[in-house]
Amino acid sequence: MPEPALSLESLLSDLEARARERIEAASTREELEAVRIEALGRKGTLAQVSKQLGSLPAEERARIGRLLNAVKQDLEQRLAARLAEFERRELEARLDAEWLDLTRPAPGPRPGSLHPITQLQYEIEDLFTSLGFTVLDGPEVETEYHNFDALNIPPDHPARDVQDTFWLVDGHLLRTHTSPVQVRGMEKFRPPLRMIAPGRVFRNEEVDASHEHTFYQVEGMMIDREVSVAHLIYFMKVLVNHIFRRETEVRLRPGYFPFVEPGFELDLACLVCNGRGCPVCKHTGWVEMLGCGLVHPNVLRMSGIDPEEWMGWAFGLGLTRLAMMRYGLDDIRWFQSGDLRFLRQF
Ligand code: 2U9
Repeated sequence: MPEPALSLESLLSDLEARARERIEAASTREELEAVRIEALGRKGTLAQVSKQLGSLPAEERARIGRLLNAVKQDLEQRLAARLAEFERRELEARLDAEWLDLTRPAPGPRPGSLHPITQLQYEIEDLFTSLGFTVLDGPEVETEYHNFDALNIPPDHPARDVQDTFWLVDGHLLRTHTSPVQVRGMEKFRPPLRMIAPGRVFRNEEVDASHEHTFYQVEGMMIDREVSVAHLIYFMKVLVNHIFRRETEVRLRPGYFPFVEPGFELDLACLVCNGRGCPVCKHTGWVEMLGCGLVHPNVLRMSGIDPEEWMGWAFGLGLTRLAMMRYGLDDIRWFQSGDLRFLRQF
């Protein structure tokens, strides 16, 4: 009679020993779950043993029943402990992988910045407004009259050619300089006048490292009863010193522009070699910086200003070229590239 109980008892202890071993050996949650199902599941080995309890005498049934419960409890505890261990390890691995150094300084906001040409334009605007000049704006699509005729540029001048100017089908054009803004200023306001005209201009150029079809200029003029080349030179020196933030040597050469007489080209002692000669100044010691002169009487007259009563000086400079000089750039195309690697440097 005690036979089945004994064999059940040894079956139980075998079962327990094997399950313990497999619990210890399990290396994943899935393996652990497989052990649980096999030992404690509804069709598991313990369930099969408990089915056989009914055939035992009452006393044995109670004893083996207690034993069975103890084995069950023991295995449940071991499974739970092992599962907790897996969970702890998984958590540790996750914490390791997702570790954040909260003491690191935050990257902070990344504010945008003004385009280098805009920065230069604003600096020049600030200087001239501090000297009593007005900043004027005007249309980019212009009439032939305001862009050429009113500036004493003859009808057969090469600048009017389709190779140099973008003509629109209706006879308008894209302004080739900001001079027409000043023509409009002269038409609108009475002298004395001090104004500058910064802005975007267009020329029908083949684009390469030093030519763009779109670039930026600042022009300026002062009209009063008596102005002279000495005034002009004074203002140009103030301008150049302001832009390069130091006392800079300049020289004037005669230059021809239909809208001024006399006209000059203003050179700057090369900032790279201080005038000694280098590749930037092509070994001359000087770099061309801007054009200027006294406003041609025809130009004054055409805009309704009497040249017998008034006179003026004017200048024009290429902002784009100036920005290239300031930042030592050898390719004009960077400015309109939209390339953030370039823009973030300013
Ligand atoms: C009016 C009368 C006179 C503006 C002037 C220049 C000389 C000049 C060039 C510089 C480099 C254009 O950007 S550039 O290619 N400009 O040399 N500009 S005098 O004279 C004026 C302007 C408007 C009504």
